[in-house]
Amino acid sequence: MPPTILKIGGSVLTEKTDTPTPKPSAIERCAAEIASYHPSADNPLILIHGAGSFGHPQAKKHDSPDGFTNSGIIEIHRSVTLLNELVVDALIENNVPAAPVHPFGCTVADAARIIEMQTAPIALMLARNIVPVLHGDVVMDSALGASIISGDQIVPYLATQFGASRIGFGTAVDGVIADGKVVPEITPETFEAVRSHIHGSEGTDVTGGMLGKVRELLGIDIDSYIFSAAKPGMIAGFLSGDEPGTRITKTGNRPVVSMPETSQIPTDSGNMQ
Ligand code: IP8
Repeated sequence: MPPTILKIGGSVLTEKTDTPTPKPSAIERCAAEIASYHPSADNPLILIHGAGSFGHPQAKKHDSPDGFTNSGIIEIHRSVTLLNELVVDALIENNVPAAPVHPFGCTVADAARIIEMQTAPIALMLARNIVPVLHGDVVMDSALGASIISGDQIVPYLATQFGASRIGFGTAVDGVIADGKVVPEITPETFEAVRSHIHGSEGTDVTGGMLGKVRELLGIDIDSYIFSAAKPGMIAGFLSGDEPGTRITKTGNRPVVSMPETSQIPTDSGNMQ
């Protein structure tokens, strides 16, 4: 049975502050919604979460032209594992057999792209009804020493490795917003027309925001949905088959929204995830 892959953005689970600040009620609600799906070997789920204030401010602080120092690498990694523990704890309290999988220990990057991730343990977890919970992380990098790998990059990597059935990106906004409206669908053909209309965000985001997500998802041939996980019920709805927010797909069939020729707020950034 191919797994569903769900990423929950860091901006849903944490406050956009410069120090690590969780949103305990949001973490609990997301865990309860995932529990309602009853993930199992027949209903496999891989969960990935963003770093929010447990990773982005720390990565920014340690960023330098010479790369990350060892103490920087360790501080970034340990910070994001604290959020991972909160997420895994909440899932376990909701009777979801969840287990942490830290990319730092099983991934090699080259120039900030994943070239290798050990996925055999994840496959064996899924077969045993365990929900692996990964996250954006700092990983060792053969070109750069170490680099930041967003959960947004881990999602398509694992989706391809496992032949995922569907992908959900639960963010703090209702989907890809262009000029104040949710774009129902983005295909490789329509991306250029909408990209300059995708607005920026608040908070520190070192990994590319909304545009980064769309770019990652356009690279694979699996339908993906970017939707609000800040609204109660949306995660449960997606997991039970709803098609919320913006669909990113190779073959479009949703109504097309026409875009004006020029952007009002051109930006390459999106929401802190
Ligand atoms: O929040 C970023 O992951 P993301 C990871 O999924 C770090 O983009 C450590 C900043």
